[in-house]
Amino acid sequence: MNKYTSTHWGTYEVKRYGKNRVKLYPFEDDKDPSIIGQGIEDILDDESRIKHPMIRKGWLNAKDKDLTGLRGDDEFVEVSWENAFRTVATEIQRVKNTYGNSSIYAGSYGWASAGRFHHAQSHLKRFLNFTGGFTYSKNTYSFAAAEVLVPHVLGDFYNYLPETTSWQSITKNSSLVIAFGGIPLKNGQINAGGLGAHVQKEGINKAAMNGVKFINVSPLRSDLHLKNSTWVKINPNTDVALIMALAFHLDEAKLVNKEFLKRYTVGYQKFIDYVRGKKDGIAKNARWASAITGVNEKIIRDLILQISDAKRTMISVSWSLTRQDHGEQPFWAAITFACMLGQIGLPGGGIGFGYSAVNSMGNNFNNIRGASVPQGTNNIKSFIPVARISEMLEKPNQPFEYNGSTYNYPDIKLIYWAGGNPFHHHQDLNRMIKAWQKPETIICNEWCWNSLAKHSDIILPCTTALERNDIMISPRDPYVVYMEKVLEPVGNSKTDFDIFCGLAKELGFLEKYSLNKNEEEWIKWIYEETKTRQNDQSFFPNYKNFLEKKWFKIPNPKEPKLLLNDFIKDPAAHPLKTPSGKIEIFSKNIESFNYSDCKGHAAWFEPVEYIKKSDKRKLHLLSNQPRYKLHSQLDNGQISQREKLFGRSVIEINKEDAAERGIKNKSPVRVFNERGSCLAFSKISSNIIRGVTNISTGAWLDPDPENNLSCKHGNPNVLTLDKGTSQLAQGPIAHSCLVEIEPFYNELPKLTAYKPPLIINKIKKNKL
Ligand SMILES: Nc1nc2c(c(=O)[nH]1)N[C@H]1C(S)=C(S)[C@@H](COP(=O)(O)OP(=O)(O)OC[C@H]3O[C@@H](n4cnc5c(=O)[nH]c(N)nc54)[C@H](O)[C@@H]3O)O[C@H]1N2
Ligand SMILES: Nc1nc2c(c(=O)[nH]1)N[C@H]1C(S)=C(S)[C@@H](COP(=O)(O)OP(=O)(O)OC[C@H]3O[C@@H](n4cnc5c(=O)[nH]c(N)nc54)[C@H](O)[C@@H]3O)O[C@H]1N2
Ligand SMILES: [Mo]
Repeated sequence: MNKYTSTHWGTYEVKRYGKNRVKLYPFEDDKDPSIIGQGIEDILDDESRIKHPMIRKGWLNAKDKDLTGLRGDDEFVEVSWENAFRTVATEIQRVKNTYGNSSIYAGSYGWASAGRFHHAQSHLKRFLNFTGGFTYSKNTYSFAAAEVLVPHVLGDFYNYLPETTSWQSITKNSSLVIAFGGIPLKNGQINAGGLGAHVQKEGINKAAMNGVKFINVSPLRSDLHLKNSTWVKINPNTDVALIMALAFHLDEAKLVNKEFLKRYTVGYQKFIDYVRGKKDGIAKNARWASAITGVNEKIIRDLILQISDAKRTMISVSWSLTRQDHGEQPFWAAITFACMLGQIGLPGGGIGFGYSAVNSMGNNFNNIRGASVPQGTNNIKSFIPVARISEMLEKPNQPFEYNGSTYNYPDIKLIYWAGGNPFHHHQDLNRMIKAWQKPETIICNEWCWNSLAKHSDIILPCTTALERNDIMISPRDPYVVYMEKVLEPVGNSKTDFDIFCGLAKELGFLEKYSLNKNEEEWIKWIYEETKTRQNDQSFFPNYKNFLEKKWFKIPNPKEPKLLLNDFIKDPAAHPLKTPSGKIEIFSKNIESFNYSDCKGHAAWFEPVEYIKKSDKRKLHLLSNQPRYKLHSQLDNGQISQREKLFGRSVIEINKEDAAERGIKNKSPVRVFNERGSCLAFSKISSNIIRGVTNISTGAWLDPDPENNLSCKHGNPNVLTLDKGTSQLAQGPIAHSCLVEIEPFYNELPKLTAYKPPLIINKIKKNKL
């Protein structure tokens, strides 16, 4: 009988071989399956697996919790679950009673694994809410700047994503797609919460075959796979300047759709006055933009010609454009420019927020309103914008700005993380590692010895999705899949649900937490509850039939999705949730915040680090998403190694930049700046523009003090800058970073990233 598993990178059939070995096979409905899944096959019970609860030796020995020793460089003691549950429960009680619940940080950002029931963060939050609450985090690393900015402009952001105008509409109606940051197929392999069929390649290829022209505006050619597309080579972090110039010349040529602006928008005059340079005397024209963007003036003018010739233009802005200094501006500028073209909400036209950033962007599917484990209410109001974690730890009780208000950082004494890896996702890791020493206790649920585990005090080992039953129901995909357990929990690991049941029991609220339901009963509850939430329930078989069939698909809508179509058809009946009910090209609210780094309309701000601010030695480092894995997940597996050279991250360097630095192809280099340094292997190419370099993320942090390297494996976050996008959103700015590169002449240090720390006192020998 077939068993299925769903992951963020696709659904697979799974077979078990021997005790803890599996093989994954493509899902029958997926024409373009991802190879990422196979990365788990060989690591379920290798040495990187955490098989027992662990407590850090220095933490155990410290009587006074201020003397906890250096996290990340310590031995661990293997303990029983009984001991681990008791220790964690006692610790939560102690911190709560001594400092209050706001001193517990459980923002716990991260992707965890797919599967609606065993979603680690949901369980962590549900559990902590029963203890009285915790300090939480707002927004994502993916696109925080857009999550805060776009609701001011369009009334919403998050809920628009699954409504993105679909490839079907583009294929039929578009003439031109301008993609800022490209449309990288590698990213479309992923979908948060799981997916059934990959659609991006087919979507893009069909559109191209139907004659739609594609323009890839990016420092990297590989951001668009189409051979006959145009590549506009742009300096990173300068797209806003290019968009301003497009606006300038569209206005100058009197090609602006005034009807649209009048009917659907407010505040255009203030924006265009800025573009024309009415106040500052600077016309934001092609010449001005060329000096900033590095895009030839003629190419900018040619872009305008192409846009004005096109019957329908779709503008796609990659999520990466939000992960840069002033990352609010590219989205605001692009929306404004799309308004000037007047095609928002029309077939094949308008704006798309990152086609192929994930599989759902452009997919023509019916959304499933899925139920999930209720998280309860958090009585603690203290929060941080997600990427302010180091600053929070550094500056307890100090104020920060966020979206128009001033708040104070809490004083954190205990961190609990489940389902995310800050040593992957956060910027300036050396700064974070220092700040990370401050709390008295750090607890995590993890399944592998990554840097988060090594930097924790108490580790509760969890299972992978293959070691439990679950259900894939995602609001971003039309498939529903029963995810069947294929092997028993490896070692002494437990599901996150069982872990929190154990802790809840210790703290006396097990019944409230579990509602007396086991895994199977919860999955059934999620299924039935989801079914009741659908307008049309006829596609949902009864639960018994579902368990037999194991998966089904909600049929796709007959008509292509069209973002904001309702509003465009009838703005009075379907006003936007903005103060004016219209698109706010100028936002009085944002202007009233009086921020120096985010004004009342889209504007060009110089990024804190970018090519124009650098001397010749420095290069702009991008750190985009990896092709063969999701973030740091399965980095220890076989598939992720395809992207590496000699087991290290690859750094892509332009031919001439490499020659100037005496760097040969496929050779080790040291990449460094004032924040840190890492080792990587060079890939010399002409597919990356001069002055720019790229290390895809995901290599597990592997410090090497002997060679004076923050990471000998190639984790780019030892180099990136930890600063908020602006006072508005305080989003992360990984893509604004300057580095130097030089050949690495020392002997290649041995990789230790996947090695467990020293583990002492095996349970059997010593009954701890
Ligand atoms: N330089 C740079 N940095 C970036 C970015 C960038 O572009 N450049 N991108 C950013 C973005 S967009 C994002 S979204 C973040 C991603 O950052 P994260 O989401 O934190 O990265 P993941 O590696 O997916 O972390 C998931 C963790 O959950 C664990 N896990 C998996 N399944 C389970 C489970 O069932 N239970 C539990 N308890 N744990 C589980 C995995 O082992 C892993 O450690 O990174 C950000 N960081
Ligand atoms: N295979 C794989 N797919 C993934 C993920 C993964 O880890 N692996 N992560 C998923 C997640 S969590 C997210 S949020 C999405 C993110 O989706 P994106 O944000 O689209 O991902 P990136 O790969 O960081 O960026 C895409 C491209 O933008 C370009 N770029 C960077 N800065 C600039 C700029 O200033 N201007 C222009 N014009 N281009 C720029 C880079 O060349 C980069 O290759 O991807 C998702 N998909
Ligand atoms: Mo993300």
